[in-house]
Amino acid sequence: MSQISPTDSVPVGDAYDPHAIQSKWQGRWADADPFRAGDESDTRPRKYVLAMFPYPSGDLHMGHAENYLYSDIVARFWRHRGYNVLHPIGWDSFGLPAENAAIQRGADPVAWTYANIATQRESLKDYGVSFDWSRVIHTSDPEYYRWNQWLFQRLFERGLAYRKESAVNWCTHDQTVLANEQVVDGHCERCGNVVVKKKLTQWYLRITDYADRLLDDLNQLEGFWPQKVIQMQRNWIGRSVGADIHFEIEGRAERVTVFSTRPDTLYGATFMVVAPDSDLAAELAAGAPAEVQVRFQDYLTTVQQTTEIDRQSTDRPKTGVFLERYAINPVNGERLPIWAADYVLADYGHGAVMAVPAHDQRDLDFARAFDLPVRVVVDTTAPLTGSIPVIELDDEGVPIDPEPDAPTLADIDPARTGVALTGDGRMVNSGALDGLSKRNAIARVIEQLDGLGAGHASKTYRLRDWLISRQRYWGTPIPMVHRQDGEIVPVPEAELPVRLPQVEGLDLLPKGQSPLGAATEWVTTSDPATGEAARRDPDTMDTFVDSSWYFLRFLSPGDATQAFSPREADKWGPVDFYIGGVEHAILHLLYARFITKALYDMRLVDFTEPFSSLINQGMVILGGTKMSKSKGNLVLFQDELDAHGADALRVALAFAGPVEDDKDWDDVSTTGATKFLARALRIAHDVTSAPDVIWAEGDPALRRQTHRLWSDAPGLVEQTKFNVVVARLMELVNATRKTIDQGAGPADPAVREAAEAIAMVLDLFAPHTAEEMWETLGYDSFVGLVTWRQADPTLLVEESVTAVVQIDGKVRATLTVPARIDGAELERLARADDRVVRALGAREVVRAVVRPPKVVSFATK
Ligand code: ANZ
Repeated sequence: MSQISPTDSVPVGDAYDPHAIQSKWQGRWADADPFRAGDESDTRPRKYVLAMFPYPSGDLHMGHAENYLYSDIVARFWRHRGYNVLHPIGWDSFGLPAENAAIQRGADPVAWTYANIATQRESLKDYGVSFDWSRVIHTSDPEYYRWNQWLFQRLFERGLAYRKESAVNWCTHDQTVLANEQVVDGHCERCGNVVVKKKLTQWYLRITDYADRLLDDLNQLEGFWPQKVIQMQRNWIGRSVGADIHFEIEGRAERVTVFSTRPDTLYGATFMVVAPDSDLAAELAAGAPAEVQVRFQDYLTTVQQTTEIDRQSTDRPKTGVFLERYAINPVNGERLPIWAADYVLADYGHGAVMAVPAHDQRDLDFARAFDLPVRVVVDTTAPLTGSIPVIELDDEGVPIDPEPDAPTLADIDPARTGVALTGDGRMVNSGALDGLSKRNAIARVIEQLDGLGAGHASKTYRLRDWLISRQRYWGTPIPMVHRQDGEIVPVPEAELPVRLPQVEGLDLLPKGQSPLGAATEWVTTSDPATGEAARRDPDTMDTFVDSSWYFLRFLSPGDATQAFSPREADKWGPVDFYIGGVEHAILHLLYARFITKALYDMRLVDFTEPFSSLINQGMVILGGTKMSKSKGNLVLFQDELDAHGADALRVALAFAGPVEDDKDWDDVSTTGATKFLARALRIAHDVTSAPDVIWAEGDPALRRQTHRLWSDAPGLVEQTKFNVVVARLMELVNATRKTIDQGAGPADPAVREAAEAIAMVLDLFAPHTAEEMWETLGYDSFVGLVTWRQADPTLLVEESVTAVVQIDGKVRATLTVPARIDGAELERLARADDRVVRALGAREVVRAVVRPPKVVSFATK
């Protein structure tokens, strides 16, 4: 089926049948397996190109079409550059959608998952992606998830996997725990329902131990990862630098520590605030008068129903309860009343703050609401520079105020204005700190606290430990055994994998506890040491564990003795090009970076960052908005593939715009792409010279254009300017067609040279058509494996032409200029020419007509 319109100038007839070409070459690739990565004996340099693996929730969509197109362009490119390329594919096949389908439709999650994988696999094959199909992995295979369990136990041994009770995010709909990262604006990232806090004992991975390295190593990625992603990672880790300050509490043996980024303001602290939902608040309240306890309990109940987002919002009226307890300021001995208020979060810093209302807006709002004192300790009106102002005197010798309107401290008193003074200035009301700037005061007060044993410099992170327990079925069972004495021990390695039980007979409906806990036979086991009855851990792992190391499994996918081969990791790792959607800019990448560093510390890999470079593609949208099933504006990948064939779809997408931009399907022209491909193939058919023809005898202009492509294409691909490469191919196809029809004709050696170049570069975008061209041109190798040619430098020298310069219709000068000169440059050269300057004299040019490269015409007054 041809998409060529009858008006097309090239009479291709039936010559371009994308579907026939597609199945022919897919058959040959399946037989010859040309894209399998080279083994041990392969001496070429290596490149590891990886696209984020798909989740098998249905058929592939246009986002996948883009993702796998780009990774394929990069993989094919490096093969053409003479590299041994690893370009694997697998499926991220555990997760909730399979389980929800099971609940809603009674589908078996196993059958559902693997049927979807089969469909997606067919689509990817149809799309002509040059994957190494010998390395496919599925994370839901016991052969894969046993290594998740191995990884978990290695982390457990090192104290990096642990259990703790804490208030966790609980999705009221999915009835499962969510990581902080999976909560978006107080709602479940997946189902959109409200997330509440619930106290549970759960498994965590100690990613916070790696916070500094995760942050600092981002510097290495600068220039290789999108700046936006690096920034998102930085913000997510959120390092704050300041001090921990210990306060004595009246009637309590232990001190309370607060974290502050502004220890310089310590003399301005007028009260202390603790998070109502912290253990500390409960304990302080318990020691308070009975009516305070009642008020506190009521308040706590309300707070527990408030989302974290609301608690942090600045425009909400402040609420809180005075606990009738007091803290002592370590530097001046002042008694500070202690309040419980929900703007202080239990799980940030130490869950308590020293409140400095004059210099912190939240504290000021609170102080004004509850009539607490406000004391300024930083005079933000005081100049920070040391320069001495010049004082001018008026006629009577009275100094003129240089800035009569400059505010004084009284003008900006926060207690009155309601605006906290957050800027820099000079310390006041602060004992020995008086007169210092903020930076010096911070250093000085930390010294002072150190001396008193009342504090020290410290850092806090926004990053929390990674909560990995899920109370769901379709995931990796946590390989731990709960003994009767409460101790929790690893399942012996020889007994791994702990396999999921058959879903049959299990009630998967979310009930707030894992359905595996109800699988009596499965959950009952014995203590590996004593043989006494014990229970398996009923939870499964967050699927981000699966994808945190999968790129290593691709290196030795069939290895039954280890998770991955450290030797192969040494050879191939880290991934050279990682390609995927920006929706994974934080979590997946952060977890993969963390696990890589942990594996590095175990000496199993010799690199500390998993992905050396990262490409985020834009989205494919429709009519300016995101495609979605519910809006009914879906363009289906398989439909497009069926209608236009893989090559036209690929070319149209690659041509639609820069990689990182969103592409509106309305602007994507598969028809244009089909015409272009037909024209390209037609050229191969028209060539009449033999492969051994002497190119040097060809038309120099066409040859120059071909060699400009050879010169520019590698750099353009490396900068991911794929759309520009397609445009250059289109130009070369047109120029070649012109030489065939209007120039020296199809026998011109330059036509063959151009046609071969087109086939070799077109392979990135339209591999089936490129192979067909290559075969038509008389070769029996796969074009996908051919090394690209080098540009001949002598052909890159710019061709020059003669341009004429006219003034008021008379030719005044001729110039020798490059044939590809642009209008502005041509006009500049013309105006600078001596003869032109002389001829113009004092006359003024009122109009310049510039037709590069040959004519400049000036009209004068
Ligand atoms: C006193 C102070 C004075 C503060 C001042 C700020 C300005 P970032 O930068 O986000 O790390 N804080 C500490 N723990 C908190 C918690 N659990 N919940 C809410 N707020 C908390 O913020 C650090 C600052 O946030 C800390 O510095 C503390 O207030 C507050 F003029 O201490 B500051």
